[in-house]
Amino acid sequence: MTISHRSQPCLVDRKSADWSLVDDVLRGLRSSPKRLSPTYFYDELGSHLFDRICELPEYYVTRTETGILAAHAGEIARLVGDGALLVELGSGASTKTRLLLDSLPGLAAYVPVDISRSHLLAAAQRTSAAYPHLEVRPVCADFTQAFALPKPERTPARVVVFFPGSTIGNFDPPAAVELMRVMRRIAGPAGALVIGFDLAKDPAVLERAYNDSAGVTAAFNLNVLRRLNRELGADFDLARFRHEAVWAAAESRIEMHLVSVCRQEVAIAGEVITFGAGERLVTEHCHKYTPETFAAQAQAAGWEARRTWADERGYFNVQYLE
Ligand code: AVJ
Repeated sequence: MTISHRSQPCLVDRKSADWSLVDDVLRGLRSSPKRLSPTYFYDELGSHLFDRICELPEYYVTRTETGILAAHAGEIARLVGDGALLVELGSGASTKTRLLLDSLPGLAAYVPVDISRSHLLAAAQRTSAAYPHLEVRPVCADFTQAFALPKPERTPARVVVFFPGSTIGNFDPPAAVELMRVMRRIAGPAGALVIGFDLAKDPAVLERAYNDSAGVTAAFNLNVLRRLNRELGADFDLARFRHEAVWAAAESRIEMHLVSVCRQEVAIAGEVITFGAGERLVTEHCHKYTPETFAAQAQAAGWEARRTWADERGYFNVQYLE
């Protein structure tokens, strides 16, 4: 007998109590170079802008990964098996997940995890409406901190972590290894990981993907300052910062910066932060891997790749690990 879950999905909040936005932001703005965590992009407007980025002609990432998932959903579903608990980290709009859900009718439950609460709830409601027999249990959490999984009505056969979109690329190598260890703890000994990661390629293609002609990525980048103005009472003048995304070959990553166009002082939470003319605030690192560099990172965290899928151009990889 199948249980129907037509009622609204019930969201649980699992934000760690000892974490503070103001402390973390000030720590980043006092350091050299100045930096902000890319997590802060995803307020409501930021999450919406990111959804628009995914549709930009220059941003091949989402389209390429979607193509890989669509082509191999059946095989991925066989590897995941029946009755699994599917935990998606940084689920956002959960659009790509549908490719898997369509092939996984026997899931115990789907647990989307995201930092952006209203965006998460709206996406969970849409998923629940589209899959009425699926138990959807959204968790609002920063997935870089350990959090407890909700207990679904059916005891899951195993836990499979789904981490698409090359979100792993936002983490510098030591933090990425640590996060992949956290995923091992979430998945447990019988668990698995399905992860998407972006590959190093022609720098011109990479730089175009992060400097789109419509300026959506620039708006996404600058929006983090608007958020600090709203939530921390800062007085950033968005017209005095410029979006820049550059390929750093030595680190094999795209670096997103906000460049101060003049010398200026910004007040934030009772502190004054001085920016020099041309000074960069680092807002994001997007690491691009080779199959070898990714395998080394996964192995350091105790994961073994069982299967790898790629697109025809060799732009992106999706991997199944145990
Ligand atoms: C969500 C981290 C995968 O690195 O491509 C897109 C974020 N930033 N354009 C990426 C992003 C600017 C994205 N990830």
